[in-house]
Amino acid sequence: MENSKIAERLEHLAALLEFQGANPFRLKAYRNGADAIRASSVSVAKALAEQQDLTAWAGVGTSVAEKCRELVNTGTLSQIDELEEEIPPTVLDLLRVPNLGPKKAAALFKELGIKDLSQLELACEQQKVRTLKGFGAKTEQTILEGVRIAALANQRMRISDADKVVRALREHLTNFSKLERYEFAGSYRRGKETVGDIDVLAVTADPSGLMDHFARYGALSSILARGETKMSIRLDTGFQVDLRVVPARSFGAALQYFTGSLTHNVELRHRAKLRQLKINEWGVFRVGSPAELVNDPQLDGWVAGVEESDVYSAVDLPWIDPKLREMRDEFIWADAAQLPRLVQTSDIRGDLHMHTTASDGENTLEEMVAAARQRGLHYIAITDHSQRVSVAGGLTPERLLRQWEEIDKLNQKLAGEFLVLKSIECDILEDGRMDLPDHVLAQADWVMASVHFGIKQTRDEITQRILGAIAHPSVSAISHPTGRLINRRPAYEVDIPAVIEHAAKHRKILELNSSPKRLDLDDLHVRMARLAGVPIVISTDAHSVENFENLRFGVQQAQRGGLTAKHVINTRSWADIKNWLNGEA
Ligand code: DGT
Ligand code: CA
Ligand code: CA
Ligand code: ZN
Repeated sequence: MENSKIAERLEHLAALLEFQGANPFRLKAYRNGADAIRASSVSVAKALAEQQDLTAWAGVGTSVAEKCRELVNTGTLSQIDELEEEIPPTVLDLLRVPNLGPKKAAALFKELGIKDLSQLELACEQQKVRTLKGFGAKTEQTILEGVRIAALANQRMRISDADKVVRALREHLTNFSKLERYEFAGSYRRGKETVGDIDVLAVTADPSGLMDHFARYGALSSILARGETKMSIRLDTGFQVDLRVVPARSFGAALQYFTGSLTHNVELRHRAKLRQLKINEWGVFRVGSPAELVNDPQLDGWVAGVEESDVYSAVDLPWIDPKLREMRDEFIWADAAQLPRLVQTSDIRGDLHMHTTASDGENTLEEMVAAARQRGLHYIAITDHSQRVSVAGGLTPERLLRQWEEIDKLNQKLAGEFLVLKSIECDILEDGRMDLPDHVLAQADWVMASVHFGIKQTRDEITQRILGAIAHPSVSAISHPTGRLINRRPAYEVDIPAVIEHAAKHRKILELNSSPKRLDLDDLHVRMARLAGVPIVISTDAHSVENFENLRFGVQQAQRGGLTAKHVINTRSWADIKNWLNGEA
């Protein structure tokens, strides 16, 4: 391990400890140590290998030396792992605000419960920040400006955030009376897990009137550019929206063009060329025609462009769902007339991952059941956390068995009209054991196994832990198999192809977690599971009744992986799932 990496870890530890209000001398020790190690021309790893005493170095005390040894030996610091379980990862985002040090950030987190940038912005606007000791009205103003800068620097928005913007913009745009047609395109329409900017196309007889209207959008922060037919704005969240006004005859062609992806469009244009056609954002044109020369859909030689499906049929293709337009399987399927009927939210019959107030959920068992029934589901599994996740109120065997008694009673009352499964989200411990005794797990209807701790272990260690869980007779599925948190934390080191292969061998299921923060497995891994014949369970991991709404993000991701209802296990009845797990179907 490089000195710079060791120094960075020590500083990170100090930042986390500062949030916790640790003794300032301890923090200083780690920071001084980090400085000394970064400045040293001698490699810490090498010094340790040669049995040198690090405490002989200026600025390095016994605690720093100890941490260095742990880092060099294990590649991680267990203390960081533990702290990261208590401090929401979004809190560290506060540190991205210019001039907001860990101390002030910690005060905001502890005194006002501020967990992320948007909450910080709100607190500033509500003038709550100035009430804190050491903060004044001026500091509050500086922080507010800083929050916006930090938000701007935030690369890509999550699909759920893009979705909120799109919903609000739809409402605003439709208030313009002369709007004839409009649609959102780009990566948003392809259902990508993150979106760089939002693209919207419109048809109107009054482009400049529409742009004036667009400029009056409430959440607008600035106009980046405005031309005859194109306008780009920045929202106060930092997101960019591109509006293009197109002729009615070009709407379908423009929608196709601006939906992308780029590589999908390259293939489409190639196919057009073979047919002496040209496809661009204005339409499909016969090469060499008057229309083609000036891209004018009104002239002779214009072939298609009003509807997107017309563009595809001009090159003898069926319309292809935007979720598939990533140049993976779509043209192969289209050529064979075998485009799949992608799984739909309405195909989902049950949700097999959710939390209640028994662990870190916001709603009770009864409330979750009522909300699931209202959504038309037929069964749910209550998968609260197991005991290892103590910060989330994880269940001991005793508490779990008591919850199961409650579920038995509830099922009796439900009299077959709805089914609640006795389940658990059981941690896979650092040493690979399950967090609950086998005889308890054996009584569950459904067991999801998760890695939450020891996520800095090596690829081999983490993969072995997960493979072990897959082989465990009581485990039904692995939840959020890579542990990534979008825009926050990369996947832990895990060999997903090996996990998929093992799941196929042991007849186990892999989760596609629908939380827009996770969307784990991602679309490529979902596709890989499909090709290996491993079923996917699309679940919400709901921590509240509202979270059931997230199902559509998971379904969208499944669509991007090319899944049909057949590939998704929870499109089946619970009896059929059980049979499958038992090897009977
Ligand atoms: P994003 O915004 O980064 O999440 O990804 P997209 O796919 O929305 O990309 P964006 O907003 O740059 O452009 C939207 C679509 O427009 C893109 O998927 C393909 C098309 N497009 C954009 N720029 C070009 C270009 O320079 N050439 C071609 N052929 N197509 C383009
Ligand atoms: Ca875009
Ligand atoms: Ca764009
Ligand atoms: Zn969960």
